[in-house]
Amino acid sequence: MTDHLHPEPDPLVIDQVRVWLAAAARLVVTTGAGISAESGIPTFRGPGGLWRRFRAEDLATPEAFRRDPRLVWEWYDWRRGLIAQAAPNAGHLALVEMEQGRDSFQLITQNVDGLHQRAGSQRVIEVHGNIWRVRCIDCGTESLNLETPLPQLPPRCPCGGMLRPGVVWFGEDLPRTALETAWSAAEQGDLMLVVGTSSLVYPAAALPDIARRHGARIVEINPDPTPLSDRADLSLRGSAAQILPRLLSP
Ligand code: BV8
Ligand code: ZN
Repeated sequence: MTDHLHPEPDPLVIDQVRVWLAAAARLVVTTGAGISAESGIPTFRGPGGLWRRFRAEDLATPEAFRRDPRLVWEWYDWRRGLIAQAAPNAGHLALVEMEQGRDSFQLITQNVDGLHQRAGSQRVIEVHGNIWRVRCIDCGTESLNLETPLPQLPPRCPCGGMLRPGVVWFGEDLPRTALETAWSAAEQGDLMLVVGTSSLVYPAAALPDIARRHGARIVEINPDPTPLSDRADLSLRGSAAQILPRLLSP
């Protein structure tokens, strides 16, 4: 089915990637907002990526939170509401099947929506945290908070302190263990699928370069070209929900 949004991917390229998948001993998959697009979650930089008149870079920063915690929480509360209504799509589910069929598989996601885990993925590294986790800026306590909508913005910790979303903002370091595990998975992989990311935000965008430097093949799955496209061995121009299921072994 070729909808106007996503062209039909080249069947020859699909076949070549299926051959590489069958031969791969250690498969690593990295994903970005594009894999959740077909679950109804707007991407950051695509159409619908704005919220009111703001860009993600305007709101996903410690400065924005210090300046106007309520505004930042309105954005996250809105996203939590969208995500709570969303279901994993065929792209998420295909990655679950890929993981189940292999003894060496690692999924690294920049997404904070938790849809990979809801789809059934087990081996997930969240390099930018998770929107359902909150952390007290006073006592540091981190907890899971699934309330949507939140009863009050910004939400408060039992200690009285203000809670922040448990995600990594621009200018903040990534969680050390997540970064190190992702780094070594990229070094050890012999095939990396890079799905639904604009490959603009570092250090996550460096993962394919690390994999390539260690001899892995890189396959990009994205309807649009990105700065990674020239460095990928193959690019499948189409959507995650359309392409990933076609890469599964019969
Ligand atoms: C860091 C979590 C060390 C929160 C996010 C100056 C000062 C300070 C830092 C920097 C600086 N200059 C550069 C930096 C580094 C900065 C950075 O890289 N900036 C970019 C903008 C240049 N990085 C950082 O700050 C990182 N930390 O470097 O720490 C440090 C410390 C202090 C000082 C310096 C350095 C932290 C980055 C993490 C930020 N947090 N999100 C939240 O979600 O609310 S970023 C956010 O955007 C996402 O998490 C993701 O990582 C990133 C990119 O988004 P994508 O997932 O790629 O989504 P996008 O919309 O962009 O693209 C979607 C793609 O999908 C498109 O290509 C589209 O074609 C495709 N698509 C669409 N539909 C489909 C599809 N694909 C498949 N199927 C479909 N259906
Ligand atoms: Zn507290």
